[in-house]
Amino acid sequence: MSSLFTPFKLKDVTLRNRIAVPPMCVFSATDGFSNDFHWSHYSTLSRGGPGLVIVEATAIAPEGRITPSCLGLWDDAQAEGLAKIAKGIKAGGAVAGIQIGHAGRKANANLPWEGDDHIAKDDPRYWETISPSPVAFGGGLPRIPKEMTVEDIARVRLDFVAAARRARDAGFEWLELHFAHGYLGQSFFSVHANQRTDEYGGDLAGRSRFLLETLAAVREVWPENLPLTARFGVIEYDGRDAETLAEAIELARKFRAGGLDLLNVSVGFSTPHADIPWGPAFLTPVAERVRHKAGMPVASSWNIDTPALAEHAVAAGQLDLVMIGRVHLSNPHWTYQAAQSLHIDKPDWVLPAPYAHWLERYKRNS
Ligand code: FNR
Ligand code: 536
Repeated sequence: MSSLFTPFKLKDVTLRNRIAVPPMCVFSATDGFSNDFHWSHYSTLSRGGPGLVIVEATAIAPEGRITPSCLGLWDDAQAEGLAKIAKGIKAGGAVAGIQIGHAGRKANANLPWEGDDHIAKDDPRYWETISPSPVAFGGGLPRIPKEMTVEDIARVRLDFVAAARRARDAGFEWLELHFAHGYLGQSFFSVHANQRTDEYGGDLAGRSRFLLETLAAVREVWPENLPLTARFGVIEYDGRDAETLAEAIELARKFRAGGLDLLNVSVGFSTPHADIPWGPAFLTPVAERVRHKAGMPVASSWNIDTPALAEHAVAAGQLDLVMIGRVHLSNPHWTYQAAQSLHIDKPDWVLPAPYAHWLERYKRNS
């Protein structure tokens, strides 16, 4: 019996198994618009067997893009292409999810394969970045962002709501708010980025305010029967992890009380001065702790790249959902092959007949 290959129900949505493809930017959009590559990419990932495919970080405002090639959802016209992508994902049997976010002080960067650093001020692709405080991330992202006013904060919250509404109307059934990886949401929470002295900074309540207000506003428009989730960095590996994790668990409890259905546990990436213990499934015990202490379903990822690791994480009650990222890029059929290697003869998730029929015959060699 496999735990990994049992369905997962959250609200009115049932995933065919516990494997999800996490959001992964392909940095291939133009002015925030998707194209045939995105459709082909996401449809293919779905056909490979995961229960859920989450479309990459999609910006709620133009200045919230990580790079000029990120997807956007600040304009109704951008929803058309995304609606086709949602249909492509559904046709392959996975539930269609999307992550919406704002990159904050990490925005306006060059593509990863073109340097990953901030775009120069004299470049026509330059735009001003914003953050809770005028403090640079550092490293390859040295630009000092503009400090957000309270009006800026209110506008960004409304942009999140408008993007969530467009995602809903485009047919997505799973929404993830990007509150991780040193982008805007994470920056409000992190003492590395937030030095405000008003009600959006200071103590934990102040540093949580933007996140909780955004969640509450999105919850108003996102259907009650569909999962509303967030990705959040609960640890930085910066030498003050006990404090960060304790605060993150307290915030996770407030997320749950505010209507969040699942937390996608990740790393904060709020400072370049972190010592991350890269290794197989290194974050999974941290996610397990959040699951038990916050009392809510969790997903997580990072170096869970064998069927055995994924199976163990679910069977041992560490994760409700396992996010398998990069190996799905090199092998979109990773999930299907994981089922084979775990000897799932009659998986609860069903292969489409055009595949299942021939695979059965191939097995019998007839
Ligand atoms: C990512 N990741 C990521 N995370 C996120 O929350 N939103 C995103 O849009 C992206 N984009 C992205 C692009 C690329 C090229 C990579 C490699 C990663 C992180 C991703 O979801 C995942 O957590 C990591 O890749 C770790 O999982 P794996 O790859 O070890 O399974
Ligand atoms: C993973 N990445 C996450 C991204 C886009 C780029 C790569 C995202 O969340 N949109 C990553 C983040 C930080 C450090 C290493 C890797």
